[in-house]
Amino acid sequence: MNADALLKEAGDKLAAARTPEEVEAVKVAYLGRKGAITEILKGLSSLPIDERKIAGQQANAARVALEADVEVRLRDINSAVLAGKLASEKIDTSPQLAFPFPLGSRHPIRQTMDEMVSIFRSLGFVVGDGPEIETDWYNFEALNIPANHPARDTQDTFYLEGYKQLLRTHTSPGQVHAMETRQPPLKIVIPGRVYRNEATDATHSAIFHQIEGLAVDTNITFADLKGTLTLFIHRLFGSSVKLRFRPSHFQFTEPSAEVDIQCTICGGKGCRVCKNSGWLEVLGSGMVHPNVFKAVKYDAEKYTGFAFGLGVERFVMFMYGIDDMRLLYENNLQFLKQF
Ligand code: 2NM
Repeated sequence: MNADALLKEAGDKLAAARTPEEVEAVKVAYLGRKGAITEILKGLSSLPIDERKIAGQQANAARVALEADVEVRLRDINSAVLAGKLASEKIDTSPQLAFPFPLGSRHPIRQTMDEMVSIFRSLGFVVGDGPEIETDWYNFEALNIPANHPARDTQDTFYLEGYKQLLRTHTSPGQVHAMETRQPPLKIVIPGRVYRNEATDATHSAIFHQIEGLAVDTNITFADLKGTLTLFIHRLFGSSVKLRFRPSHFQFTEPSAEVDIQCTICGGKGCRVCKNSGWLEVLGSGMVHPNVFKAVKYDAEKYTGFAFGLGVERFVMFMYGIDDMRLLYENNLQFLKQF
């Protein structure tokens, strides 16, 4: 084969080469030490002089052309490899997930707690908190609940390992902490999560929310309790709602009273929610028991106080006419978007 034919053959092989290694192999086969074009150049001296000149020019031209073709092919292959890499490693930074951005909102339990707290703040109460893991002393003993009291039954309380600690069953231990660290006059509300070891149903949950309040000073009377709680209920449910104070019992207060409001569902006529009584029980209250003051080293001769506690979920249910507490925990967006 002459040099032109070899050049054409090498050109076809270059076009078929897909990697730099394949290009190199073509180059070696034609231009290497024993390459086909190299062999022609080496054999020129054996040719007659007139043929040698033409064959020499042809072979040299083929060598130069093939060297150039090899370079071009290598550059094409390398840029194709690079383009493939760029395409496969491309990162899409367009903001596809960011919009549309659904707007969140406060849960009805939190909305109601915030509203309640702001009413008490407007009356001069400060807001406090306390740990959810408590000791027997803060949750029971300091609140005049002795060791054999039914409220301490393991049915109601989640005890932690070793029985040295428990999950608070009310937020009152927070008020014990407050009284230990502050002196009267003291007006404080403590909102928070509490725990009871009981089965879940339409009106009960093992984890729920409370707000408890406490006012201590010289000359605090039951009239202060009635006035404060009446104002609170009127702000929350409207000033036309009727309420009544009914004698009750709590270990940490004496005397004690529960507060009922006219049923928000039937207006007092009697319905399923108020069990035909026309009234809804909404909170517990009373004058702080002297034993509680003794436990926190307040002078029970000098100071009096009132305290109250309420379950936030019950209020939410009455305010919005919700008949199953579990709806408040399921995070069903169709339900939550109504608030
Ligand atoms: C209630 C009812 C009555 C109460 C008492 C105290 C404290 F710490 F001052 F003794 N905190 N909360 C209390 C009183 C709570 O919940 C139904």
